[in-house]
Amino acid sequence: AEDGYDLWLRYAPLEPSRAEQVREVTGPVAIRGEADGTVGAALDELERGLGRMLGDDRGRKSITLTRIADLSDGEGWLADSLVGAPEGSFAIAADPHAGTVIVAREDIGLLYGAFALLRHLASDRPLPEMARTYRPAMPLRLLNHWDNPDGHVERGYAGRSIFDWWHLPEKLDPEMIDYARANASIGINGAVVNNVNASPLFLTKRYLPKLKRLADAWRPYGVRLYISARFSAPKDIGGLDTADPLDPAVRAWWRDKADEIYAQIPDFGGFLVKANSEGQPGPQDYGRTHADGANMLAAAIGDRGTVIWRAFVYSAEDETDRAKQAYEEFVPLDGQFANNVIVQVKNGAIDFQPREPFHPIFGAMPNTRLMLEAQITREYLGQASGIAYLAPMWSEVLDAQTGRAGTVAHVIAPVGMAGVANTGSDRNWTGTHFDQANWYAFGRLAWDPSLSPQQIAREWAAQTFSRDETFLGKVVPMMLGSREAVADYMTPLGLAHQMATGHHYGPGPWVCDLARPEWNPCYYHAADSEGIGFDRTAYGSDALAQYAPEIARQWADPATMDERYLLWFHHLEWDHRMQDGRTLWDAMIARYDAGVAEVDAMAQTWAQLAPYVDPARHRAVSESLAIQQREARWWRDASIAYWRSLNGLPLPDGVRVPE
Ligand code: GCW
Repeated sequence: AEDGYDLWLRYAPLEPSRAEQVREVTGPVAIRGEADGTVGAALDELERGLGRMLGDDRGRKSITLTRIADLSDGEGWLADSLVGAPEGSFAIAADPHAGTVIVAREDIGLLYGAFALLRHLASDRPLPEMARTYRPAMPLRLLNHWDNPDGHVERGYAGRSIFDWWHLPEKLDPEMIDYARANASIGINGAVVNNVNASPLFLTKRYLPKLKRLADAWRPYGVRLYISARFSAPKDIGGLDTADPLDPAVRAWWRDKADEIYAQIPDFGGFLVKANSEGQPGPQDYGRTHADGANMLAAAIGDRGTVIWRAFVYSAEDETDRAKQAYEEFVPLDGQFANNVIVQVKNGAIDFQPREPFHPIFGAMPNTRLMLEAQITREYLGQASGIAYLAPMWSEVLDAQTGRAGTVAHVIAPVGMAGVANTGSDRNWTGTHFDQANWYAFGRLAWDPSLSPQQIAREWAAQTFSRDETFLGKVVPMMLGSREAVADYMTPLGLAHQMATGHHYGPGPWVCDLARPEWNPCYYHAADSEGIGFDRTAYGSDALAQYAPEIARQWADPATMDERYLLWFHHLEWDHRMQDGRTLWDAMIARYDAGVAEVDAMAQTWAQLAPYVDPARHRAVSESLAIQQREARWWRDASIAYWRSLNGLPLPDGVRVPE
């Protein structure tokens, strides 16, 4: 039975007419020059993919893989479009005689080219569109695993960790190669293998051979290994009595540690650091700044790799609005970070909510290398139940105008994008089949943020399930609406952080007694008998002022703004008139209901798609949607009941009291 293990790399047999067309431009695979390592992986993948899609008859022409250096005189035109192109770029050319040619400067470009060709065939795209140049929009396209050494995955909903630290280095699971293939197929070129709430074990001599084994296995696939570094490691495992970044012994310890790692893993990516956030150690423990801490590690690594320093901080006791803290701590440090430091910023200023306005740091630190952190695992979006396709959410952020430096995508283009992984030891890697689409979409958007969520959904669904047009015509719109449905039934109209305490699963708007104010949902909704919403205007926390004036202006007036952000920025009375004339209360209830209705519609649509999907996966998705139908009602009914306990308002005409 289909179990989803192959992800989008199933390479289902092509329909006979399509196969005939394809055979006009393909054929046996030929390699110019050396075919070891990365190019060997490209060859293997083409053999596997073409074999499954076309059978033994690979076509009448050929598929040639060639490095620019191996082009012969007269073939130079094939490389013209790659002059100055970023690392990993490649071109696919149609040659009337030879067939299909994949050209790249680096070997990894040839592997990416092989995957692009297979994707094109497997997703039924018109063949002539295949011949063009492909360039990554940003250099770093990383997964961040929040995996602990004991196998538990923080915010992981797909089983235990995929990394078997216990049995490494001797035992390398074949899954580790399939993981690297999956990443390479969408251009992901690095993985941070351990949780940002980091165990110092990963910096010990005992773990180094384990890390080396993985790095060696992934090297052919262009996946560089990074680790999260615990800032207090010199104390925890180094025998020092301080981790002060300005202390010479501490600096020497990190330098030696970096040397030790690079001696084993010459292409080690670097360190990811969560410091002075949620109880993690950091430079502020010694009265130093984030820049002091990051630059100390950057000096240890030198030009061999990168320090990625997270901007997700909140700890100040007297903060009036948690959304403001990262900007306040980091923007004054602009220009102080070393060249090999990147500051990694979550998409929004709170924490991976179903909808947040883009983080105001984007565009506000012109002299700092900024990277976007997205969360692929659905911590706050239903975890591993139902469907929430996240590309529309990420595109919303990538396309957002910062008012200072173009779009967010433009700001991060010189640097990159990180996604908190949703992988686990479940057979299908991601807990639900549709969560594979989020891993896929993350990689595709990091490669090219201008791809539409619609195109990504289409190519993913075609490769993963079926190329049938009727199927795609139904499943793609269903995916596109799924995240909005979640935002509607959980946190409509700009509400945020209403999830239950700790695990963040299910509603908890009534929670108000946790030790720190900003842990409580009541802090974020600020609802009482009169109204609801977090006032971030000048009358409230003034977080709005962290945005460029032109952007702040667009959210300043409830009468004209995009109402999807309404209660994020404004505290309003329950009978506030919405732009369509309804009261806020009526509009909120309508949104909750729309979310539930959308999930019901998804379940109905999916039920009709049984003829196009193998029974095992079809049933698994149906059952998952049944859970989401129940959860959507739970969210709506519990939320409305709670708001009514505050405002005493009746339900609008025609709305039934929830059973
Ligand atoms: O989203 C929150 C999570 C924590 C996480 C933290 C972070 C890794 O609830 O589990 O810790 O963010 O991003 O550091």
